[in-house]
Amino acid sequence: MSGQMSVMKAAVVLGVLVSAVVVAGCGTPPATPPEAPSTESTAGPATSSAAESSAGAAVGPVVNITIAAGTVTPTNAEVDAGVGQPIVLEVTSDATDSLHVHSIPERVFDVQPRAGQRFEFTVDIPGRVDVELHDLNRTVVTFAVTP
Ligand SMILES: [Cu+2]
Repeated sequence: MSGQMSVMKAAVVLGVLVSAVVVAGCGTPPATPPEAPSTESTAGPATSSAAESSAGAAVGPVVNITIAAGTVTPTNAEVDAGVGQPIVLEVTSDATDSLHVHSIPERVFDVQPRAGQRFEFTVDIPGRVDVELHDLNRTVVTFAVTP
């Protein structure tokens, strides 16, 4: 009797877990599956050779973003970046918002209503990475990240 009850309970808990996992970002499915363990096994730490060949290229792009009176500048910008390069978003805003970086794993930065906010991140997987402003629902910039 009690054994049957606990089985049912477990099924209910499992159902809750499954539905909780299906929390997507903004309706845009990631270009690549979230789990891709095969990529890591091929190349070990390749950072040393990359740093040797291009010491100056370690500096990534800096994008200035302004949010004022409900308008963000720029929108739909295209910027090239390299894998592992530090990418900097410098934000001046008059409102709170959240910047959603559609990298894998994704990142979310909280924007405050003030000048000179600096958000830095790196992208480890090549591809196109959208940066969205969620409250204003705009794509600010897309980074074309190359190996
Ligand atoms: Cu998003």
